[in-house]
Amino acid sequence: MSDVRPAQSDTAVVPYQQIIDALAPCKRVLVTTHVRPDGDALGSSVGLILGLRARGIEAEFLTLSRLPRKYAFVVADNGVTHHDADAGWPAALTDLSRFDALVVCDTGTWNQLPGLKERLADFAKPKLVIDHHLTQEDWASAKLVVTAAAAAGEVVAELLERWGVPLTPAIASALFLAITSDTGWFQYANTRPQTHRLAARLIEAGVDTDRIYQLLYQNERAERVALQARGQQSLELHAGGRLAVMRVGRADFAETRADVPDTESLINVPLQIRTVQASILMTEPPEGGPIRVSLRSKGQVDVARFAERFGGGGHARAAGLKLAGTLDAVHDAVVTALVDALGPDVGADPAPA
Ligand SMILES: [Mn+2]
Repeated sequence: MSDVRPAQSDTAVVPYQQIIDALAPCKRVLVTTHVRPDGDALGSSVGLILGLRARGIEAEFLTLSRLPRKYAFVVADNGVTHHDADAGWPAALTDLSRFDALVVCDTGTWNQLPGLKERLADFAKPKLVIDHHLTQEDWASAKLVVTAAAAAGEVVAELLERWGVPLTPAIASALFLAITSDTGWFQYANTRPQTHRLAARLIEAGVDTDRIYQLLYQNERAERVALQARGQQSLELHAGGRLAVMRVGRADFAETRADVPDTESLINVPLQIRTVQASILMTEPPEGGPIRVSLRSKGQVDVARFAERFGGGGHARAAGLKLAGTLDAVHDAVVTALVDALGPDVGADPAPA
């Protein structure tokens, strides 16, 4: 192949064939993914389920929390046998011995799979992981982890290609959902040339990109937009414009009739401001409990290291923490510490005029 592969490409050491060999003799497979599934979790799982179906293998899907309204179409479109463990373990899965293997997509750690470990205590069949996250545990029979991949959907796509599964419009659409979700429609830094080449093949296979764009980006409830407007009105700038701070309190939720998930992506809005290096969103959950603090960075400051100081964690550019106290008290503690972490303002404008 003439492609120039980036140095971090680990396809040579990743056991695609081992996963194919484990799945090929199966009659029925249970596929699951991480709690609070996102578009990659659902798209990669459904893409795999459809691929297994094409290989004559029945596959059923287990989700550990309710399907998000935004992404439910990928399950509904494809007549997937779906078990929801959000409100208790599904009766249909009391006996797991009818499955010949378990596949976990888009995570490799038990803490992302609450309640599953106990249920698998007597499950002696292969437990397979297909993922792109760095953090992994050692319980799987075989793991297919490609950390250079932008989405688990990229790994599933390559697995199906190596297995000789044709890209149907349905499989292509599920994988396209996976990839566009995890790359922010090809905007994030994890987007690589292979991502675009795969997207081109998926579109050629018949993805209705306009429909998926509208489902992902033009499909919000008015309550959410109202809440986000209130959040934006709370915007403060600190540290010479380098730190953006927003807050959403109990009254905001009550008056807009929005929920905590409606704050999703609000934190990215202040990153549009040229001078902003880091963005903080503080959320006071309507049901009570600690204040949730989300952090984003354009790269100049490592917000994961900052969050760890308060018992939180995450990635260098996206992290979070929780602190007990009032919004005002948490605001003062976090803003003071982050202004300090940003260091003195040298007054240089980071972007060209
Ligand atoms: Mn993912």
